[in-house]
Amino acid sequence: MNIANYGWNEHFQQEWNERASTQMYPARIIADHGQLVRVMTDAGDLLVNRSHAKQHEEVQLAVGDWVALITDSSFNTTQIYFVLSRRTKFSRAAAGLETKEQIIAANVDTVFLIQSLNRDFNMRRLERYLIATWESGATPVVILTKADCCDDVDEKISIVQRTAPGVDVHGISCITKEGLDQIQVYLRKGKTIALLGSSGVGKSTLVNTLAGEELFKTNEIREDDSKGRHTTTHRELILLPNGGLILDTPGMRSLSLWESSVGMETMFGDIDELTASCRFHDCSHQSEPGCAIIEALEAGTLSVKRWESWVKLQKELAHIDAKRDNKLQQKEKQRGKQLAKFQKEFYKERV
Ligand SMILES: Nc1nc2c(ncn2[C@@H]2O[C@H](COP(=O)(O)OP(=O)(O)OP(=O)(O)O)[C@@H](O)[C@H]2O)c(=O)[nH]1
Ligand SMILES: [Mg+2]
Ligand SMILES: [Zn+2]
Repeated sequence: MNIANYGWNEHFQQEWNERASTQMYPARIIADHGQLVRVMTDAGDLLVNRSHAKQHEEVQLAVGDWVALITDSSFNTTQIYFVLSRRTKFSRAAAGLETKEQIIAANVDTVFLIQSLNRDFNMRRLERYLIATWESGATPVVILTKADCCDDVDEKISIVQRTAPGVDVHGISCITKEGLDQIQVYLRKGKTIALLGSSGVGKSTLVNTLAGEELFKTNEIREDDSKGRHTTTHRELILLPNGGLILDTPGMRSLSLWESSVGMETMFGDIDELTASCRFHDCSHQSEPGCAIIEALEAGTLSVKRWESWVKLQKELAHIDAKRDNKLQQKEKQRGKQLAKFQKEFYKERV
């Protein structure tokens, strides 16, 4: 069955049996082209219009989603009927003024967090990606690219291991092919890997190398500002020749966290424990006596950098929460107004 190669399994089949009607058939969203999405069905791929999502209009469709389709042969149109529950979901807060979730990918098993060893190496950024990945439910793996441009690969790997204890870390080069055999173990039939990272770190080059052909365009990084050019412009899921699905994504400029409780707990659970053992429950961890954080910083059991990250992330998360609360309040206010108007009209009619 074709869709089994694309990750369809018992789990989805079970939900399907409960929800789908006989004229529906399952498909996975494999590419996002804005208004249109490309889906893979048992009979091959086709383009479907997003706005034809029938029942769950409030559901945001994402690459990796499994959906139920119905084709109306007399009009030659296909509609998305519902989205199957996601096993994992990688989100960020959408760029812009509005507080909105943007789903980057769904039903991903492993996330390759990609940084390049020559110019994109940044542990604070990696922390953020790790939090979002743990939150998504997928397993993170750190891939450091362009090992051929770096003299201290092992040292960089151990820096990452300190930032991400327990997470697999690999240094690779698509030019010398070093480290690529270590990556093969993640490529298994029906398993989905998403590649995330800044522009120009070599995501598409890695997909092309693993696929053994030039599926995606890649590009030189601009030398002047080393920011890259965002060569990849849409998300696309590729079935690799020897099994395994790989999702190439456009480079992200920034990753604003959306939900993060699980991710923060996984990454910074030890700091939460420390703050809980300060003498005062409202300790500001700055000068209070009996502050477990100050003690740990002085003893060197907590690194200053990690503590600074935690403080910064807490501020950012509080800001997002406040924005969300505000949005919720506005919505409720609006609902209240509508209700009042409705009541007024209702009584007017009766008088
Ligand atoms: N030296 C070296 N260069 C590499 C390696 N992998 C990729 N590159 C180069 O890095 C540049 C950017 O690669 P891309 O694969 O386009 O980067 P990307 O992450 O897909 O970038 P976006 O699509 O913009 O997000 C290209 O010039 C590649 O040839 C590597 O292992 N070693
Ligand atoms: Mg690319
Ligand atoms: Zn304290």
